[in-house]
Amino acid sequence: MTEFDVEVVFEVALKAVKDAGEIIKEAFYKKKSVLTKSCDVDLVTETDQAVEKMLIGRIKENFPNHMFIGEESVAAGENCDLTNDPTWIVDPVDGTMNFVHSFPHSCIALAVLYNKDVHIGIIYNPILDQMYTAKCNQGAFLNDKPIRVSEETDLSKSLVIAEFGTNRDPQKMESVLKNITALMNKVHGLRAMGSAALNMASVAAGGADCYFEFGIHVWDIAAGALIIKEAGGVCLDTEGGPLDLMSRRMICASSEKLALQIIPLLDQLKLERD
Ligand code: LIP
Repeated sequence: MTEFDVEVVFEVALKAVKDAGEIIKEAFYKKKSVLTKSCDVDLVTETDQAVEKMLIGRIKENFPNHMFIGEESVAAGENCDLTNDPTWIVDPVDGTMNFVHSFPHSCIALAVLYNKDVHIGIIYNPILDQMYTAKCNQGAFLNDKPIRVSEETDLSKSLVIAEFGTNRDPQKMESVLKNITALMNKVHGLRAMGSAALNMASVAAGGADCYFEFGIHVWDIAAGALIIKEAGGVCLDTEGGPLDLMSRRMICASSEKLALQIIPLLDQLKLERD
């Protein structure tokens, strides 16, 4: 039986995320060398890779029997199999496009799962010094102050986040535009900010009322799923059932009542799982 002490793991994770933030801050306003992955707008930089490498080293040093799933490791061919072992799931720079443009809406997203449940969620925007944290059944915080989702349940008064994503496949783009068109005259406002994790943190802190996306990955959403739950919100599959972290689609909201008003309006996409 693997021992899993959430307090010990959290302290190591928090320090590692803060150290990763220093790497991002150092590079943020400098010229970056940018590579592309699945298409011309799916970007990766040396900072994404340096942050992920540092985090892998930190985890191996402290918890050699823990597993790791990282965006850039998977992009380099590592497997993405979630087991019951303690598993760190990391997006080293979520919002890489924003990072490349020095648009200050990027973060490190780190979740620690045990028995496939998220026990620790940390989302850190080091440029704006926004540290979102949650431990299972212990509440959600922004810079150590408790956060709660909004109480908005009226779709017409809701601020909803949708994303264009980094896939320019015609079918995907058609679906994105269908969803934006279906919603734009039914909500208070629509936003697309370029970071799934920070979008989820905004819902958890009550700054947005709902966010949905097709095409995200487990490393984009695992930390935010716990932070939203601990802030009193919901994360669901885009058709309304339980969230499947590996399904590459998700809707989160301040309440199920609000999510259920949006779900019927969505063009549903089925995507290859993580
Ligand atoms: C990004 C997500 C965002 C999505 C982008 C991209 P990355 O993650 O956070 O929600 O719309 O396509 O996937 O690639 O910057 O880590």
